[in-house]
Amino acid sequence: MFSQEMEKTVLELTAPTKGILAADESAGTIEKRFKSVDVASTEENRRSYREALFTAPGLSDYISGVILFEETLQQKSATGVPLPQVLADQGIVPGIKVDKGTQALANFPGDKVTHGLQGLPERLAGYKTLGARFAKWRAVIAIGDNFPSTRAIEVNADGLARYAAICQELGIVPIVEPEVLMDGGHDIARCAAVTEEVLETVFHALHRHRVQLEYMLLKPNMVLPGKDCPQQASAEEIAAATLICFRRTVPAAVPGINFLSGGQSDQAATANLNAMNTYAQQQPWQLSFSYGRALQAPALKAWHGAAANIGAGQQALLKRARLNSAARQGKYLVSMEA
Ligand code: 5MM
Repeated sequence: MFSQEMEKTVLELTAPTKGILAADESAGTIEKRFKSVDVASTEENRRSYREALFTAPGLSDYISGVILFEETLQQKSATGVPLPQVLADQGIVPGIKVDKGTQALANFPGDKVTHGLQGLPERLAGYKTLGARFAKWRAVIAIGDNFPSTRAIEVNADGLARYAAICQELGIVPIVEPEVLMDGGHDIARCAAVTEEVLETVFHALHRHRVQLEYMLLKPNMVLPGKDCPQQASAEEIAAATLICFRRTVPAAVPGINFLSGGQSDQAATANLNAMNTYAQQQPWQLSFSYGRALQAPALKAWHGAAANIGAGQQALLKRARLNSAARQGKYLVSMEA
C-alpha cells in the first residue's frame, strides 16, 4: 500500500554521495556525551545543540537523513520552526529512534534484549504526523567468554523483524540495527563469527515476518577486533573481513548498508568505510554511514556549550560529514584531514 512512499524515502536516504547522521541519543546517552564537555543536559541545551547540528550550512550536501530522539521530534528552532521541518526544508529526511533501550535477558547472563514493541504502531503513527519518514531500532549483542547465546540472538532478531514489519505497514522505512559491540578483548575472527550468525538470524527473521527487503536499510557494526584485543587490524583487513561476512549474509535486495561507528575514533570510522568502498567493486548494496559519535564528537568538543562556538561546532561536523561522504565513494585520503 505504501510502496511508492517507502521507495522514495529509500532513494533519498541512499543518495550516492550521502550518509545518515545519528542524533538520536536517549536521555542517558546525551547526558554522558554532554558531561564529557562539561555541559549540563537540560532540555534547552539539547535543543540548541541539535538545532546547531541541523542548521550547519551545506549539511545536506553530505547528509541524506537524520535519526532523531522522540524529544527532538517535538522541539522547535529558536525561530519557532519544528526541528523535523528544519531538516525537511533542506531536503534531509527526518527519522526517529523507536526502541526503548535494552534490558538484561533473564536466564542468560551477559545477554541483553531490546524492548519497545508494546504500543509501537500507535507511537509510529504519531511520529509520522510529526514528520518522521523512517525509523530505527537497535539490538545490542555483547561478546564475552559465554555470550552471546543463540537464544539472545534469536530473540533480538525477532524483535527487529517485528519492528520492521510494523514500520512498513505504516509506510515508514525501518533501519534495522543489530550491533555487535566492540567492547572486550576478542579478536577479529570472533567478531566475524558472531556478526555472521547475527546477520543470518536477523535476515531469517525478516523473511519470516514478511518484511520487504527493498524498503529497509541495515545499520550494522563493522567486523573489528575488540577494543582491548592486542592484535588490532588495518583498514584493509577490516574491510575484507566485513565484506566477506556481508556477502554471505545480506541479500542483494537490501538497498543500503549504513554502518554505525560503535566507538571507533572518527578517523578510523572514515578510513574503514573508505577501504570498504575501495575494496568492494561489485557489491549489490550502497555502503555508507549512519554515524553518531564519529560525526558528532569533534563538533561537541568545539561547541563546548557556548553560543559563541556554534559556528566552530558546525564546521567540525561539516568536516566529518564531508570526509565520510568522500569515504562512502572510496575517495577519502588521510591528507584530507589536514
Ligand atoms: C550504536 O549507536 C548508534 C550509532 O552511533 P555510533 O556511531 O556513535 O555508534 C546510535 O544511533 C545509537 O543507537 C543512538 O545514539 C541511541 O543510543 P542510546 O544508547 O541512547 O539508545
